[in-house]
Amino acid sequence: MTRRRGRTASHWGTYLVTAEDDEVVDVRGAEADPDPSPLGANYLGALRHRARIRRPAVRLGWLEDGPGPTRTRGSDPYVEVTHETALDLVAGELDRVRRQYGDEAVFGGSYGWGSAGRFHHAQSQIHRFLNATGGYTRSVNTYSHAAGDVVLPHIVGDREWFLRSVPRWSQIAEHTRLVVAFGGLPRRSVQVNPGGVGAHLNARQQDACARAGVRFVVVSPSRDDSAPSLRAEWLPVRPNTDVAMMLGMAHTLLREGSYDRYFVEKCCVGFEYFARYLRGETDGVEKTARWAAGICGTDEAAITTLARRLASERSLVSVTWSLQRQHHGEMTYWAGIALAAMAGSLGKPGGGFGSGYSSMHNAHLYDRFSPAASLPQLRPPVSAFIPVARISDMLLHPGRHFDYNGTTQPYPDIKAVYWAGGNPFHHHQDLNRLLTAWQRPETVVVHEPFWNAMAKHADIVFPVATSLEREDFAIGTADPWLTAMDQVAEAPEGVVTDYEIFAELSRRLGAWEEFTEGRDASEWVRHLYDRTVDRCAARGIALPDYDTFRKAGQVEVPMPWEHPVAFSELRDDPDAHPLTTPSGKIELFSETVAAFGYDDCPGFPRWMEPAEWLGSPLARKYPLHLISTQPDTKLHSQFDHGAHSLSGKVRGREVARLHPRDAAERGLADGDLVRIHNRRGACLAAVEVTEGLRQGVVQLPTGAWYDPVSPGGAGSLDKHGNPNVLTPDLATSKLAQGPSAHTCLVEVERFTGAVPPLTAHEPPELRKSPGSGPAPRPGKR
Ligand SMILES: Nc1nc2c(c(=O)[nH]1)N[C@H]1C(S)=C(S)[C@@H](COP(=O)(O)OP(=O)(O)OC[C@H]3O[C@@H](n4cnc5c(=O)[nH]c(N)nc54)[C@H](O)[C@@H]3O)O[C@H]1N2
Ligand SMILES: Nc1nc2c(c(=O)[nH]1)N[C@H]1C(S)=C(S)[C@@H](COP(=O)(O)OP(=O)(O)OC[C@H]3O[C@@H](n4cnc5c(=O)[nH]c(N)nc54)[C@H](O)[C@@H]3O)O[C@H]1N2
Ligand SMILES: [Mo]
Repeated sequence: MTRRRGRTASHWGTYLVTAEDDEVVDVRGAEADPDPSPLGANYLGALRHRARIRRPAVRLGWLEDGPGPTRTRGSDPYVEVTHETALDLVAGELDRVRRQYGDEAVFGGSYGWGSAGRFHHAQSQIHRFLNATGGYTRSVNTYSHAAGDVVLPHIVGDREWFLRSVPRWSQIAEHTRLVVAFGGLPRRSVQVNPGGVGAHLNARQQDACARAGVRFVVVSPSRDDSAPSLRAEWLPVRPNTDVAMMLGMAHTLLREGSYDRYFVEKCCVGFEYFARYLRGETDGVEKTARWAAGICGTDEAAITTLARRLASERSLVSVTWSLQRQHHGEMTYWAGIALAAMAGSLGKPGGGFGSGYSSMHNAHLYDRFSPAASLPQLRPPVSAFIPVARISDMLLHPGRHFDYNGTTQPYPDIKAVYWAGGNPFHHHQDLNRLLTAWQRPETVVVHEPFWNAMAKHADIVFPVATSLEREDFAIGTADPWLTAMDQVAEAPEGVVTDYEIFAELSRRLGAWEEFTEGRDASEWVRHLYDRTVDRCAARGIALPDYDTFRKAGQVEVPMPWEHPVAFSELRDDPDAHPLTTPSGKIELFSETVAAFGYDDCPGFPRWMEPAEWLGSPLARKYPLHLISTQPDTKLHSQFDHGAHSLSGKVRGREVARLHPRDAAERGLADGDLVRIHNRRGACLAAVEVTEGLRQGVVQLPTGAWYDPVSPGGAGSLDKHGNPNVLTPDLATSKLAQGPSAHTCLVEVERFTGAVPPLTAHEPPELRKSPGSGPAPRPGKR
């Protein structure tokens, strides 16, 4: 038996890992982490699980019929081939598609989180490779906060403002009396930070605020959207109605004259227009607290009281990222900023507006200084792009024009899709629509460690090493800990890294020099570390040399803790300190956005009914609003087959939470299997009955690997509990074209049929081709 111990870094923390015979048998938090996340336990038993991909594989239909649109992606068996064969097929196919249709016919948007590690970062790898060999159609913005990314420059002049410039927890503890958290502060999400977390401190900082006397109000459909230690008041709200509540509060301040007249008149533009809208002068509807209460299903007095509290003490309006992952998601940020401007704390320490306090571990813990060098992605030869959540539209409607932030352009005609480090069968909405769209490309190439739905819907699959099976170094976004990642296990025989695959493909496509710059993986890791040392030196920060760093395992990079107060200069002297908006001020009305003329995104924060909500006619047929939150037991779909993830499932399925009255009406009790359905799709889940949700709401986390009753598609049942068979593929608006996952009505009923066996974590049917031996280890020329 071989036994190895080493250090690893992941998006959910840094761990000391022991592997026996290349399988993880022990995981514990690293020395610097006082509060390690239990997500580390997902490594246990995961590397040599039967879901592991061990050989390159080609879909039988693709091998027999060649590239082309097909209905059998997702149901054909696979044929295992040698690396040489797979590399030749993929290089030949990329070359054919580019010659025949042009570089933009290759979609390399490849959205996804992949794994931690500066060099082996899958997105950087694939984009560098595709740029080196000709170019590709890319994607812009994120599933996390696309609506915010696009609308914020119009409001405050800075896309990153809500990440960079809003109050830090330390400032809140010192200065703030009241935090009103729309969407709450769910603790589960702060387990995670992109690129890594050296020490989990966010929960402690939240608790320190509570100890310092900060009061929290959670506006959410879920009471559990904050830790009990915060002793938050819960204001239950119907999903997707927060804008109405914000407007009702703004109206209260307007009517009572208790708003910050100086700030809205001198530091903002458009207040007068917004005020006329609140008074009902532009549409005949006065946005009173009573009006809001009718929409939100919340007590009118609670809305007026909260408005008064907001304006009478140092307050912070926090709007969780999920609130813009809904139809008209742009409006939640805009209304929140307008409310905060009126409440009087914008531009004062700890006060005003913020977002993401519990969406990511490091959001608002430290300042945003990212010292680490990245793998350069090279110059993109192709300019075509889509907003990331428009993938199905793009595949279904080549040539059709789409709107985006004041521009119009056609969807490119995609013939080849290349994905590494992401899982659209996890992240995209309306999976049955995606399945139809997925029939259109001629070839789909995927790199994956595991036989998840992503791999099972590819034509050519390359198995790749996990982050535990390669050497790298990591540092998270705005995190102070640089971590040397050890290789703690050998990848299964026949499995190599993304880099080795891309290097071999570049060789075949005549771009080996450009892609590799003559370095092997370990030389690249050292090179990127050395560049990191240079970048830190330029800031006056000394880092140890590479060998000393590797021996130490972790070093702490001193972070700038001093944080400026957002908008304090604007408040002091708006003319001397203009923002980068057209007016130089906060735009409560944006001439620019208004001039786009979008019917679904006006130029000011307005209540617009979402396509689906508890107040819409559709609620008669589908009376429950589905909230598909981030999973507590994993990051997205990663390691769904890991020990911690499996321990959270009931009867092998994901757990759907329901209010006791909703459960009783349907005769449901804890542990029952239900079918959750709407006109887009259906899935199975296990029931948990809880007082922690408001009536009319179902919560089903994302992350269960999509597992259709064969062969999938419209009308078929997902056996495992993936909410994205239910969610709509609907743009937030023409402005941002972001995803609207949280705008979704469903019905729930007891599942009475024969329970279909789970196959989510089983490999597909695999056939051997003669001579599919171990992979050649592609080395340096
Ligand atoms: N309904 C609903 N849907 C949502 C959301 C929601 O709130 N509700 N949230 C959305 C959000 S915010 C996000 S960010 C997305 C997340 O969506 P994704 O980022 O696509 O989800 P992951 O499961 O993290 O996908 C990463 C994939 O990369 C693979 N992988 C890991 N390491 C490597 C590597 O080194 N190389 C390669 N080649 N592969 C690797 C993993 O096995 C996994 O399949 O989901 C979105 N989808
Ligand atoms: N454990 C774990 N942590 C994660 C992730 C993960 O997969 N697992 N993913 C990470 C990623 S990529 C991201 S982007 C962040 C996302 O961070 P968030 O977007 O903050 O997380 P969500 O779980 O999508 O939503 C937060 C809460 O919003 C509430 N909510 C939903 N709809 C509404 C509404 O209409 N009104 C109100 N008032 N509340 C609503 C829900 O009750 C939910 O608990 O999380 C990160 N953290
Ligand atoms: Mo995200």
